[in-house]
Amino acid sequence: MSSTATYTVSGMTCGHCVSSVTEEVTTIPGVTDVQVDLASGAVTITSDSPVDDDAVKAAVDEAGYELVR
Ligand SMILES: [Cu+2]
Repeated sequence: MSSTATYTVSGMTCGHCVSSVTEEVTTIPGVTDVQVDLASGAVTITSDSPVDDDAVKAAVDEAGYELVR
């Protein structure tokens, strides 16, 4: 069963930021879909099983942004 989690990322300012975050988060094992809302910074992650918060934080850091929650 797939699960969905929403996080908030700060520092994204344009479409390039969105694609950077999307690209990094997509590399987390089990992730099947990533939706980023630039205006609010909301990142919604759909995955086969619940993703580890630390993995999300690491991916967002890798992209160069900050996970707020
Ligand atoms: Cu940007």
